[in-house]
Amino acid sequence: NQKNEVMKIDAVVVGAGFSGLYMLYRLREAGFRTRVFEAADGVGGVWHKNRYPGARCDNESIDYNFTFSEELFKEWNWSEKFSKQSEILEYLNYVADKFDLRRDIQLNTRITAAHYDEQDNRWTIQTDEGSTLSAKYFISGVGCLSAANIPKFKGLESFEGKWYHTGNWPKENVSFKGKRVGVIGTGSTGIQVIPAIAPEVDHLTVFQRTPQYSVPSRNHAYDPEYLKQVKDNFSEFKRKRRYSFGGFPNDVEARPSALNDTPEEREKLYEAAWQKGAVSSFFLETYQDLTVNEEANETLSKFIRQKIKEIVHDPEVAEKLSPTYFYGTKRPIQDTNYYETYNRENVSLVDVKANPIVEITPKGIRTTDGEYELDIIIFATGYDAMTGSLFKIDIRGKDGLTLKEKWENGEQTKTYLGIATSGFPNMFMITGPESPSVLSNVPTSIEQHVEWISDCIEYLQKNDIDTLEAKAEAEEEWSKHCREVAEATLFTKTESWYIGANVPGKPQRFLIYLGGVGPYREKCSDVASKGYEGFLLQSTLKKV
Ligand code: NA7
Repeated sequence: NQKNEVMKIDAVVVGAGFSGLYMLYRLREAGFRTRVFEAADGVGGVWHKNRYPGARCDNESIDYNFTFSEELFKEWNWSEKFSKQSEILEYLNYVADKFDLRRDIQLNTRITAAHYDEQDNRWTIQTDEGSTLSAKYFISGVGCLSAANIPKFKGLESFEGKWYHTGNWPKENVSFKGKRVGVIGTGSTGIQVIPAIAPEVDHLTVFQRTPQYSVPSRNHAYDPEYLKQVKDNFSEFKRKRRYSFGGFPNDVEARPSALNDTPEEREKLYEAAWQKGAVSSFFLETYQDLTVNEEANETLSKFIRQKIKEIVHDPEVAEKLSPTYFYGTKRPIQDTNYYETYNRENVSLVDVKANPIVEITPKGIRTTDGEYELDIIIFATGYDAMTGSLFKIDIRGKDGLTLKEKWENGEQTKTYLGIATSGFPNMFMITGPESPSVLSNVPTSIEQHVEWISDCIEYLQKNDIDTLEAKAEAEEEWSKHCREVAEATLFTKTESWYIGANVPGKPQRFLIYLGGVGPYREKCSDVASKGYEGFLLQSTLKKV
């Protein structure tokens, strides 16, 4: 029976998104027997599953891709400034084919457990289809936003219509024609799906808990001349992207402080950014102190609130749509006709902070102010971010301690560089907690982690080192540094998924490194060049 045989390999990687694909490529190139497991029926990670109408990336396409292969970068042509989900998925499938990755990827298979065995210094890995693997290295490429958050509303199972979570959208076409649709959630996803389906539905009811600031994306087809220019300057583009603050190649042109300019000068700058469109225009081309100074932040927050009032015809609806938190401290959003959608006759807005959802009934959603009859409910309610996807796997390190126990009881989440955590030898995380991850251009951060991890594994092999484990004191220090950087900003002052506030009962802690992609890369390289400083390296175990 094949299933009872334990397959012995060098590395197991979880997930076949950007992270898993590149990790497999690098480790295979270095000669390590590697296998990737993916629960979905295709490669692409979040881009495979987020098929909801309107799904689009809000980082510029030419930035949101791989740079490890100049040939790949040059032969792929992005059609628009902000790519549709389907185009990114097509790209990732192209990558899988181009580098012949599929033969080492097992689809439709979820890794259920990964246990470190101290006796033989290997990870024993179980899958949901009953196979067991033994690997020297266990690498997570699960992503920061892949465990869907479906709030535990009473009565969901009794709902007679259909319901979907945007992060697990079905492959088959969902027809909204003639349907009464409810959308719960107005984050990045809700703000994309709402204008996309409004023209098709009979009636759309948006259940909003927290209003959000959103700016127009002003997406457009790419000018082939512009793409050629970027490709002709590939090396410089790649260097800039890797050493920039946010993982984007753009030079920061923002002025130092919003408070140094007159209200008229500020207005002019904000208006120019609004007309140009995209979140990046505000962050890169206005002021540098928007996320660190309350007063500076308020100047932009006020500007966007005023825009909402100008766009939305009904003043009461405009008021409900107007946020009060510090701009940018929840994930900044860009849209196509989001606020405009509320001027449609067939769209209504329900404030569920004022009138919370009490239950899902067979016919729809009941809030404290009444029942809304619906045929379809869309949960655009986000994710159990940063740690949720890791906790879905029963990961156990030394002494059988689970990652969840380590991170949720007492001490809370601590990592060294967001790559490793003490007590879990030879385990690596790509874009793990306390790395720049989701507050950076994620593919840039993924490439840096993957390269660091594969270089590290090669180093261990070359130097006959059996185990690498983050030292508790190095982790303590990194975690403290990470918190201090975050606390100097306004990010920690807002309830957001960045701090875990969206999932009831989740310990709240800011788990993203805000010191910048370039400085972070230098720190990681420095650690490596000092013989993996802060890690305990051991060669004492019996060689296999
Ligand atoms: P987000 O940004 O976490 O948004 C989720 C939305 O759902 C947000 O408006 C939440 O309100 C709302 N929500 C969550 N739980 C509830 C309950 N129980 N009742 C009512 N409303 C609720 O998720 P997205 O999928 O939009 O985006 C996630 C990231 O994916 C995005 O930032 C990109 O990086 C890609 P809240 O604001 O918490 O009050």
